[in-house]
Amino acid sequence: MTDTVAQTEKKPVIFSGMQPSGALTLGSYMGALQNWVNLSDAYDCYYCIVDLHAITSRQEPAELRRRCLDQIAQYIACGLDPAKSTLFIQSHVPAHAELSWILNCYTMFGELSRMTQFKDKSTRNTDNINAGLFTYPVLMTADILLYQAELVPVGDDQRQHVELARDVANRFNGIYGDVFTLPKSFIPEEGARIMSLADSTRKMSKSEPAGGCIYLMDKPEVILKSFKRAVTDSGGDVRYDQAEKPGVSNLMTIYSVATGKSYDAIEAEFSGLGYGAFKTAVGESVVELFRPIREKAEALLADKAYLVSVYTDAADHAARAANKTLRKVYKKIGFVAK
Ligand code: ATP
Ligand code: LTN
Repeated sequence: MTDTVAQTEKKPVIFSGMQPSGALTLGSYMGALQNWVNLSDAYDCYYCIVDLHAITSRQEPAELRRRCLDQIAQYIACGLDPAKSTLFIQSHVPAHAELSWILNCYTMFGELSRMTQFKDKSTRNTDNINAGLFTYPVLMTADILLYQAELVPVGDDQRQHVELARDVANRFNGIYGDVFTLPKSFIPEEGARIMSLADSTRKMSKSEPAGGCIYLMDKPEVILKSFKRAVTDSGGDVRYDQAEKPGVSNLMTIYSVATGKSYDAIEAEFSGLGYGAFKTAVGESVVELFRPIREKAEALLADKAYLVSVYTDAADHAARAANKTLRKVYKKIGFVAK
């Protein structure tokens, strides 16, 4: 993460972020976090806790503060090394908000109106359809473009936002020359859309009160119980078929990502055994996947000073990279240098 390392190696850049809007889930892990870790050696990675995004829905201040610390601990516990990846908090780097304003002026109302996440969230939270919710993807665009990121590892629900970031970068470059690197999303083949265990038509989502979430920090007995209760489908066979058997297919995806087994192998393993044995096995695979993460995160949370030092150093490092881009943007636009 140090400047000397970044300068001598010149690896391509990754940016990604997660909102501290709730505890991280199995969806956050399989859709994104796991890939952040896998890609972290080959790229110069900026992994952010996007607190500015989180306030697009109402947050309880003490909870928000606590979740940011929890999230840093969980990033590290999942295998991200703060000496290699920049693990920081978005509000610590003012350039995000600054570039976001500018890019608001290069993003069209019509483009933002087409964002499915905005449409979803505004129909579900009719009491708080704030302007921030609408311009949310512009802030996300600023996050990505500030670091000249090439790759953005996210789950399937963020695909459209990354495409918008690319379109805005292209538009800006078309006017001012090559200012921004054009980003691409990195979406895993499996695990890009983990569904709720309570309702297989809905994405598992940490800020949804509906339940059906498995959290990274859940204790084994809680995980096993949640899987036992998971919705399945009619018929008793374990077979991958998203249209006919969305519940079982979701569980198969989780099991496959957790164990590395193919769908064929899973079908063979549970042939004739029924849903009960299958759900127990899926639960146990997730217990084993999360056990070392939870234990490491708990140990890290006992050393608050260390976590503070991680995000403080990271913010300095991130700010240097971000300000470089921001200065360039100001100059290109025609702002007077101070
Ligand atoms: P919120 O409920 O507050 O909108 P979220 O649970 O959707 O939050 P985010 O913090 O917005 O989670 O997302 C973090 C990352 O995890 C993103 O890259 C997102 O695509 C991915 N992700 C979140 N939920 C899932 C899921 N159920 N399946 C796959 N990927 C997911
Ligand atoms: N909108 C994303 C979180 C996010 C993000 C980003 C992801 C904010 N800024 C930049 C990738 C790159 C979400 O998961 N809800």
